[in-house]
Amino acid sequence: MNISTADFFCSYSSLNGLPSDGRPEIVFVGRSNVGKSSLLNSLCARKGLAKTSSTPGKTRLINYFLINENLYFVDLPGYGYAKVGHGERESWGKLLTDYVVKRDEIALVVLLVDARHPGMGSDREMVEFLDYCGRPFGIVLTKWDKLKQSEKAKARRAMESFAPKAKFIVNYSSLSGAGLDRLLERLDLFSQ
Ligand SMILES: Nc1nc2c(ncn2[C@@H]2O[C@H](COP(=O)(O)OP(=O)(O)OP(=O)(O)O)[C@@H](O)[C@H]2O)c(=O)[nH]1
Ligand SMILES: [Mg+2]
Repeated sequence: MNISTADFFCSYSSLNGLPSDGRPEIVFVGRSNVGKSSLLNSLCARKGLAKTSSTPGKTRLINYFLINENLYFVDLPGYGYAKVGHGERESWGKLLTDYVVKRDEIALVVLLVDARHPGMGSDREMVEFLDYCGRPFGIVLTKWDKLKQSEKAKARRAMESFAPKAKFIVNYSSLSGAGLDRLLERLDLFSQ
């Protein structure tokens, strides 16, 4: 897949009013601070497209980006961020699960997992949830540049065992660009 145009489309705080034009959606989910917004920016080669932050919890809305005029990339709020209040955390969780369960336009869910910590409880729950909803999903191991050589094969194996039904697992670094071409190739298969 070649991304020639990528533009911010709109943000939503609820499922009401999401686009009704029938374009397919590729959705990016993962723990807060795992690197979702950075990944979107590196995929689209646009630095400030999605707002990134070293403070977890930056993305608080469902953000739509229009790609090549014919599909959406969707950046969802991260889960597992401890410092927001319980009530707020519950409402985010509900927004995320409702969206993934109900939204027919979803062509693929991309689950981002920190390569340094594959198999965390909340990520395993998300894999189970995606299996349960029957949504096709792929996995991106983020921050691959932070792994020592000796840790890489181990991280891969761990992820393969937690998510045997994943359509793909791509090692990725928004910093170095590792995995970018491979991920674009994979996304292409789901973007028609
Ligand atoms: N070394 C390294 N750092 C990264 C990478 N991707 C993201 N980061 C850093 O991780 C932090 C969080 O990145 P974001 O892209 O804002 O994470 P997010 O998942 O969108 O976070 P929320 O919106 O809070 O859910 C930032 O400080 C990024 O610079 C990567 O591939 N390598
Ligand atoms: Mg974000």
